[in-house]
This record gives sequence, structure tokens and C-alpha cells, in this order.
Amino acid sequence: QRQHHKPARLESFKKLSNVDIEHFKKIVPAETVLATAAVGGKADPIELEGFNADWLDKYRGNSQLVLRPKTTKEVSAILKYCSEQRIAVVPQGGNTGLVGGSVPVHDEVVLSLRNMNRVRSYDEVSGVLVCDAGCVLEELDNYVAERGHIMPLDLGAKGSCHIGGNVATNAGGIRFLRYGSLHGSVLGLEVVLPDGTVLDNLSTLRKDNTGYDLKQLFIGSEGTLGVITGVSVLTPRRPSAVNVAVLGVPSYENVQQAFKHARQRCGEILSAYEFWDSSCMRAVLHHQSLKSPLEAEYPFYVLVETSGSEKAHDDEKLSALLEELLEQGIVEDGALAQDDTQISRMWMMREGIPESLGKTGATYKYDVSIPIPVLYDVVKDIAKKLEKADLYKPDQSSGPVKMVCGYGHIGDSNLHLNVVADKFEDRVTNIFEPYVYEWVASHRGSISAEHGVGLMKRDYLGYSKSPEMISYMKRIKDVFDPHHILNPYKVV
Ligand code: FAD
Ligand code: S2G
Ligand code: ZN
Repeated sequence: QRQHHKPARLESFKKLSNVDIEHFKKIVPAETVLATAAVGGKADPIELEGFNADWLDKYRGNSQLVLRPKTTKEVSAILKYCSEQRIAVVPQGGNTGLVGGSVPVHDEVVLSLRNMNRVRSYDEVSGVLVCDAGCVLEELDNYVAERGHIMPLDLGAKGSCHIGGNVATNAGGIRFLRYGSLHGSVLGLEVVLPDGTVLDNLSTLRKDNTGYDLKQLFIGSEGTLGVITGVSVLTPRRPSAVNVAVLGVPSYENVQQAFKHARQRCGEILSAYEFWDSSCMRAVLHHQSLKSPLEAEYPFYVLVETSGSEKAHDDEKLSALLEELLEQGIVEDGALAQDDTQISRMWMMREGIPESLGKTGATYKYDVSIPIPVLYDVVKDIAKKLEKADLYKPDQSSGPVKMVCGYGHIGDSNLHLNVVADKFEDRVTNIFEPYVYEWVASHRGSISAEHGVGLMKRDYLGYSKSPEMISYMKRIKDVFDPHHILNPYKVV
């Protein structure tokens, strides 16, 4: 049973017919068109499954047509036709988004960028990469690594997500603390507007103050303003010395203390500071069949990563930090990675959490930015509310709710509150929606730190943005997409 109640299909959108399929087959290579018999094609509906269901299997559309163009020109021809015919379109990258933004709500056409995956140019001096939007993030990181550079973002979905989708969702991730937002590292974009206009702003310049910086509007636009077909991004020098430590921490208060010490002790080489609680740790060790590098179980765990250019110097800083934290009783245990295998195993403990929760049951995800001091309180509040409603008993995975846990990029003041239940059902959802959003708004936080709004949070935007802000967002939407054919029902 899916969690959300779908908005009604807008009748202003044309229902596809074989005439449309025939037209598409004239403007893109026939083998890139995936159409079911319902619209005059030959594909078995099962072949469209992966395009209609999201990563969480929480949102499911009913598209009968997937287009997988290979060039910007083809994208332009598709959108021009869809605009004229008022055919609704969902741009799709790696389909790893978590707010229902990447799959159709009803029968919108899926425009997949997966066939646009070429590197267009790379400058090894400046580190500027220009590539198609459909390049997979991990493949780009491997490509630039061979040339001594690193992608300025990294996330657990790197093996499937596209750089175009990362830009469209303004993804944050585990390197945000070090390399900042895509609003800073993206230098230019090539975007096809809903009417087919190609906006070529694929600049490779670090500085260009000539008029409004339009590319910023598309970063985080979640496929509602235009289809990103090309990305120009600045990739930093790959650090030659990376080290990681995992700490066992007795309280959330101490997680914050350790962060202060880490910033003091590691200074400019601090490149990640992630945390997770004991229920996340139990789930990830079990599902990823990993062994904890620490002696015992602790209420909280922290992963600290340093990235610099001088291994001996950096290791000295990290071990000094560890000593200080242990001496002052801020942490109760700590393990320093001894080699690359241990580094990737420690990262697996953190990055494997989403998948491990997904294997445990239906995962309600709340990705929020709240001031660090109160960040974990909301996890405790929700657990109490679920207990009071007799839906959850801590440490007993019997009730309809099995887990209430918190983890995330605490260095960015970004918490991932996750509730794992048997299934998505209203009596559970109603406990925390809109409660979580009200809670976050009362702390002047954001109801979506990095995952975006999509379908899931469209009706809650008002908890983080004023009516004036939302009305100007809608005006901008009207400027770029007057017929609202691009990713309808989502964001605004
Ligand atoms: P999709 O899921 O295909 O699409 C996402 C949105 O962007 C949709 O609205 C879609 O319409 C739009 N879109 C996609 N491609 C384009 C395009 N070319 N032009 C215009 N619009 C487009 N997010 C974080 O921020 N930080 C994390 O740490 C993080 N960790 C994750 C870990 C896991 C295991 C998973 C599954 C997801 C994680 N995410 C994280 C979610 C993240 O937003 C997505 O994984 C990613 O950024 C979306 O990329 P994608 O190519 O999969 O896009
Ligand atoms: C992360 C992934 C999605 C989630 O792991 O940093 O962004 O909330 C999240 O499980
Ligand atoms: Zn995250």
C-alpha cells in the first residue's frame, strides 16, 4: 500500500496515442522509445516498472512511454512537441531521489537521461569537467580520480545517481562539509526548456558577472523548470592523504563536543563529520554483515574523516584528536583506520544505513536542517509519540513501527530522521505528519535539507518558505513552463 494520496490527474494534459508514438519515433532513434501496447507500442508494461517505481518503492506512476534520447537536440525536439501537444513529462536521472520527484504521478512521459552519458571535455589544470547530465556520479569520480581530482560531492547513491539529478536536487552528501554546495561548484549548465529552447550556459569560467545568474535557478529545481542536459563543474584536487576514525560516543551532547574538538584539532583537513545512533548501527552491521571496529555498543557513533596532502602530518592531527577526546571522556572508544580497506569499511557503516533501513521495512524519511543543539531531540520526541500511540516499543521489533532512528551530516546540521514500519499506513503517518514539519518550523529549520520537495513535501513548503517566496517561485515556474508540462504535481 503506497503512503501518499495522489493529486488528481490534470485533464489539461493530453492522453498519449499511437500518433504521438509514431511522431517520437521520427525524432529519436526507435530503439530509445519504450512504449506499451496501451499507446500503440510493443513493450511489456513490466519493462517500464523501473521507471515508474521510485527507489523506496513508495511512489509509483503509470507511465506508458519512456523516452531515452541520446542528444540535446533530441531532448529539444521531444519537449517542443510535448509543449505543443500539452503532454506531461517527468525528467528522470538515476531514479534514486527520495521525495517522489523522479517518477510519474499518473501517465506522464518519462524522459530518461541515461543515454546521455559522455564526458565532453576535461581541463586537467583547472579541474573543470564538462559532461552530459546522464553521467553516473561514481563513474565521473573514477574518471577525474585518474586525473588527480575528485568530484565535489559524494553520496550513498553514487553508483546509480546522475550528475544531472544531483544538480536538479542540489544534492548535499558526505563531502558537503568540505566542498560546499553545488551552487558553488557548478560553473555552467546546458538546459532544455519545456518549449524546446536550448539554454547553453555551459560556461567553464570561475568568474562571470554578466547579468542574472540563471543557472542557479535550475540547481535544485527538481525537473520543474527545464531538463538539464549538460553540466560544467569544478572538481578539486584529489587529496593524497585521507584518514578516517570511528568513535563510540555516550551522549548526543558529547557528539557536539567532539565536533568542536574535531574542528579545532583538524582545522582545514577536516573533510567529513557524520553521526548515527545505536539502532542504525545494529541495522547496518546486520544487513551489511560488517563487524564494529569498536569494543562495545554505544548510544552514538561518529565518523571523522580528514583529507590533506601530508599523510604523516594528518595522521598526527587525527590521533592527537582521538587521544584528547578519550582523555577528556568525550568519547569512550575510537578506532583509527589502518589502511584503505578499513577506510571503505568504516564508510560502508555510514553509507549502508539507508539500504539497511530499507531492508528492515517501509522507511519514512525526514531530511531536516535544525540547529545542532536540538537536532536529535526530534528523534526522541517522535519515539515518545509513537510509544504513547502504542505503535512502537523501543528495542522490540514487534509493533507496526520497528525502528525510530537518527543519523546524518551533523557537520551540516542535517539530520535524517527515519521511522521504519511494517508498511506505509495513515495511522502511522498521521503521528508525524505534519508534527515533524511543525516541530522543524518552530525551530526555524528546513523541512528538506538536501533531498528536495518532490511530491512528498509539496503541501508542506509553507513550513519553510513564506507565502511571498512561494508566489514568486510560482511566477518563475510560469516564466519557464507556462503550460506546466514539466514534472507536474511537484515542488510548487
Ligand atoms: P532522480 O532520482 O532520477 O531525479 C531526482 C529529481 O531530479 C526528480 O525531480 C527529477 O525529475 C529531477 N531530474 C533528474 N535528472 C534531471 C535532469 N537531467 N534535468 C532536470 N531534472 C532532473 N541526497 C543527498 O542530497 N544527500 C545524500 O547524502 C543522499 N544520499 C542518498 C543515499 C541513497 C542510498 C539514496 C538512494 C539516495 C540518496 N540521496 C541523497 C538522494 C539524492 O537526491 C539522489 O540520490 C540524487 O541526487 C538524485 O539523482 P538521480 O540522478 O537519481 O535523480
Ligand atoms: C544519507 C540518504 C537517504 C536517507 O544517507 O545521507 O541522504 O535519508 C541520506 O536514508
Ligand atoms: Zn544525506
